[in-house]
Amino acid sequence: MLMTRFVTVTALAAFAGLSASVASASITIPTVPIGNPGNAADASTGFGSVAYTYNIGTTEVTNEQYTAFLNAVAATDPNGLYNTSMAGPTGGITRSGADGSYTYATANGRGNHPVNFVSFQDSVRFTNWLHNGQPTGPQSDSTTETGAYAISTDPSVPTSRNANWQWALPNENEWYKAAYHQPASQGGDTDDYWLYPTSSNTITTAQANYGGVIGGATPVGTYAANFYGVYDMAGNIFERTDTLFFTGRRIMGGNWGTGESFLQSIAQISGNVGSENPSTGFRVVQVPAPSAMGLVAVGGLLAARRRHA
Ligand SMILES: [Ca+2]
Ligand SMILES: [Ca+2]
Ligand SMILES: [Ca+2]
Repeated sequence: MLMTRFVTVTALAAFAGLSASVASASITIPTVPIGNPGNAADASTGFGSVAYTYNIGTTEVTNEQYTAFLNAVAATDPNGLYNTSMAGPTGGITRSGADGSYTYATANGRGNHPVNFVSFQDSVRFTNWLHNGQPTGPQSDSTTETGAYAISTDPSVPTSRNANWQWALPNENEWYKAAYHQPASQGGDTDDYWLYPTSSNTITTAQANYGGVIGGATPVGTYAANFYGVYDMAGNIFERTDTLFFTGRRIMGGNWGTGESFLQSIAQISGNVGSENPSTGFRVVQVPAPSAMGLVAVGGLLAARRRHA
């Protein structure tokens, strides 16, 4: 079944007083490994099969993490990585100074909330910056414009992931697997996939931020993690993927204001590439550490040699 929904959600959040801090220029993105490589797709949707092990961000990317990115590459901001709505009541980042020497700080007590008001291209540039080792300097090929993705300035040319990516936006299958997969042999549903990203076939607002109960995003990790140890794949904010879907990119998991059907594995939603709104953000994926990849490669080599022996 194909369900397509285009969503615009706005909500007001309480103004929780002002607090600000300048984030460090070097950040750590906590990730967890998504194993079980070569798993079968969900028979009910056709999604979720991933041939390789990968890491996924434990949480949505936060305002604190995005602030470090801005301080590294947006002293001038020709690509609009900052949106002035980030300083509003549902955002969490302020900008100070003049063009050429802009600085950024977390605000509104929302450093640990998911970053919002970010487009697909903003999200891709953030992953390029991680891929390139978090360099400091103007937005250029060595910082934001190449890396995991070659940024296309022609809207008719899709921005797609390079084969040598180190950090990236999840594609729909990477996101789907981390959210819904749990082998029956490891305590999962009989068909290896749950209906909700909470490792369950039913859900309540005690398990995730959705349905308008709270009326805005919560700090990341407020609710329990799922089977793979990932937080907030159910609700809080919609999360971008790099998978082309209609004229946009697929977005996943619903947000604080959507009903539970938006959180389900059968929901398929396209997000406008250029939309910068309060209820859409992203998380990242990372290739496994070189040591782990080396072990995999060595194992494969040994297996190949045994087959030829
Ligand atoms: Ca932007
Ligand atoms: Ca199932
Ligand atoms: Ca989410």
